[in-house]
Amino acid sequence: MNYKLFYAPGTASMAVHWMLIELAVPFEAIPVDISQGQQRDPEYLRLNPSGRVPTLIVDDVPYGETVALMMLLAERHAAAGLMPDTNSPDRAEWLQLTIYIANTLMPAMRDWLYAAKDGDPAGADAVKALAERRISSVWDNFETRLEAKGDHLLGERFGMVDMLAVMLMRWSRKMPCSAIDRPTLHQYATQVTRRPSYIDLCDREGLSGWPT
Ligand SMILES: N[C@@H](CCC(=O)N[C@@H](CS)C(=O)NCC(=O)O)C(=O)O
Repeated sequence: MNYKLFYAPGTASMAVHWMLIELAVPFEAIPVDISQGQQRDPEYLRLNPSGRVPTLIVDDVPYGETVALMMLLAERHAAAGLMPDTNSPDRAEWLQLTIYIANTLMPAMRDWLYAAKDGDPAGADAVKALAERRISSVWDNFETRLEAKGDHLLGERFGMVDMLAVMLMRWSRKMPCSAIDRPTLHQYATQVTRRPSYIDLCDREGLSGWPT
């Protein structure tokens, strides 16, 4: 299996990068400087027509969309147990939570972070206020889950959804609805980010200072 990840530190590519490290599979990582607009270079647009990171080249074919890439990797490396097996009783809940994060939290994050750029700058505050409400409702959901289930969002076992959730929680660090202002989520982030794969990811992407 041959993987090449186009990434920008701390962005949506972070969870895919983390997953490749966690899986301990060989891959090549190629930085895309989104502050300089490299994601709109014609060469990059041929790989990812929406001009976004991440792009993952899988056996010479480029694919986008963070959550789809994580699901694909979890499936291709099923022995690592980063998602419940097809026949597991936990499978439906995993699918529900994954799609909930992809459909609810990720668009709200994009709206908050890119309100003025993607939309009308004059309406940005209203967009951000709505996004904050949506993001907070997901933190409520995560809190309820962790209080009921223990260490991880789906129970005892660490998996793909935890990598996705922790990346998105990190994005909220400068928002009024910062996830780790909530003690249950702070404890969860602290414990999950102790994993050697996360520490390695931070070294490779030059990230520090969260969740502490
Ligand atoms: N739905 C896409 C969204 C990816 C996305 O929004 N990436 C951002 C970084 S977090 C990006 O590439 N921004 C550059 C831009 O929009 O120009 C995914 O999940 O992969």
